Amino acid sequence: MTKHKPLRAWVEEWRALCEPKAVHWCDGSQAEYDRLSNEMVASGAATRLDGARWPNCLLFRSDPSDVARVEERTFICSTIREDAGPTNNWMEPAEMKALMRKSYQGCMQGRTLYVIPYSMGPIGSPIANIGVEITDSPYVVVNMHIMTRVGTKVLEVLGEHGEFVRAMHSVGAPLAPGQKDVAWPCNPDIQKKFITHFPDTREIWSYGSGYGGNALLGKKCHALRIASVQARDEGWLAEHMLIIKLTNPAGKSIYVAAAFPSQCGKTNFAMMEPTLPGWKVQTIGDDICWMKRAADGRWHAINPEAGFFGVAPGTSLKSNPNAMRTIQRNTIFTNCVLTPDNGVWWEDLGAPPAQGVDWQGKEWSPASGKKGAHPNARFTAPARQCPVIAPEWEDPAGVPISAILFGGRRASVVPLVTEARDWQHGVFMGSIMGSEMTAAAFGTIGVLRRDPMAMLPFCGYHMGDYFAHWLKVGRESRAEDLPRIYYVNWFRKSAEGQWLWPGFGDNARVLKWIFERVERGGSAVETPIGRLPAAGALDFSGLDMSAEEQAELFSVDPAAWRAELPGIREHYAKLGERLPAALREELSALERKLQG
Ligand code: OXD
Ligand code: MN
Repeated sequence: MTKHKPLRAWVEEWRALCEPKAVHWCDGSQAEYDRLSNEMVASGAATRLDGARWPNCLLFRSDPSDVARVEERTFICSTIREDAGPTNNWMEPAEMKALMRKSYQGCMQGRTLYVIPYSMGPIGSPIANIGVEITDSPYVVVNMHIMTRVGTKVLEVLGEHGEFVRAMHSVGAPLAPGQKDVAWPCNPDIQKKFITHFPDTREIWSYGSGYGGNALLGKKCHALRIASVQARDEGWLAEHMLIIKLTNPAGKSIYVAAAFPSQCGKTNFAMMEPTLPGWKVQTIGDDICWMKRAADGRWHAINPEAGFFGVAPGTSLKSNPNAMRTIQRNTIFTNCVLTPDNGVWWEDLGAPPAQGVDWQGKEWSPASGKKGAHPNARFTAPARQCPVIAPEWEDPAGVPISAILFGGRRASVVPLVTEARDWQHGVFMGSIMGSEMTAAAFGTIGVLRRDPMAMLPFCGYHMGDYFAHWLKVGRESRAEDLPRIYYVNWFRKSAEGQWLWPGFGDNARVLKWIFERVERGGSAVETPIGRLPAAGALDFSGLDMSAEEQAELFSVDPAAWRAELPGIREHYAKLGERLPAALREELSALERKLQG
């Protein structure tokens, strides 16, 4: 236990309200992980996979009502309504607390209340931040063991007076005396689920869901929504970005961060195997990046997480061999197919088993034509198991970032890569980022969803203020200390509807040009939208691509760009008065250049 009196009082307050049958303070040990895993296997909540091929791996199946983050039930309850901005749900904090307290009353009856002290980032790093999650889900505990640094060491750093983010979670499924538990307890009523943030007091209250970002509160809730507010207040950046180390054939390395919207291949990019001989990509993180200005003036980043919570369907030896190697052991699978030999399978992994058990626990065969794994099925795996993890991935000082990439899925208009003229222009690029939707579940296929800096569902305050914060970061740094900013689009199609760019390991060709630009080599040409690689500057060697196709990848059609402007204006109008004037000026400048 801890000598931290406010922490003990906080736990006691929740214990009294939630009425669990027991309280367990997590120590983060392997013994604790093993004991909880065994208990969940014994109760039927988890299946242990074949120990020879999948050592120490578990499979869980969620309730069909509880399969993904619920953005419509996610709230930013800032004290002042306007501070949440037009892109977030809001309720007055006291009102929300009163409402949620009613749900929390007795909600842990028959269950254990676990206290999880965790560190986002290497324990004790000046960039790291501590949180404590209360939960009644042992599934959450074992996932937090992998995704964060948990336990006694964190309490030692916290000491008697340390600050921490208060993260409260319940699946919202109390057990009456003698009532048998279900495999995946949750509150199936969507109206009862709440994923609530109180940014001014650094609190998270989550109720009703046991899945992913709704329940593993260190990830999206703490490391993005709360941390983005901390970062605004303290002058740093908390971003939805992967981080890689890029090394050229001469052995020189730079570090690059990249923001792509959810489900745009961040994990694949973070573990890429470059097709260019001699080039190397190593992983620092695949989802979240915290960046602070270091004593040398440069922006140093850490990955606040310790694991990968990746989407399983689509992951294969072809799309991401390094992820496949990472998840062979000590991994938690959720909503995948169980194969007859006690392994896991999902769509696009390779040849399907003749039969299996689908994510809903039903007998399944590929002949049924139905998907066996849920499209948002996940793996939770320790980052240290990744064969291409960079040796410095846990360096408490972080790594200096030389370039930031923004990007989305655009079948037309947007070229393969564009370099921002300066920081302000780069912030403009990030602010208008958009992606065409791929899954009908998220909206109409092909419709452009603006997702500025991939932070739309994750920014804990007003988007206009968020852009202002980015601009302030730029004003307060020397230009040479700031990362350069790029906009990439791997998804452009030809007039005939064919992908123009092979993607995956060939994306290293774009990284090579960026490396050369950062090193003051690599030539570029000015266009109305920014700088593009000059003729011959991008390495196409060994690619079977005609000169016309290459030109098409880089074409900037002023008419097509002019047609983008009303959509951008509409997007800006939605953000209202708090949109920084500098971004409106960037938009006007773009308009002028497109006419010129
Ligand atoms: C994620 C997401 O799971 O962005 O990382 O949704
Ligand atoms: Mn993400």
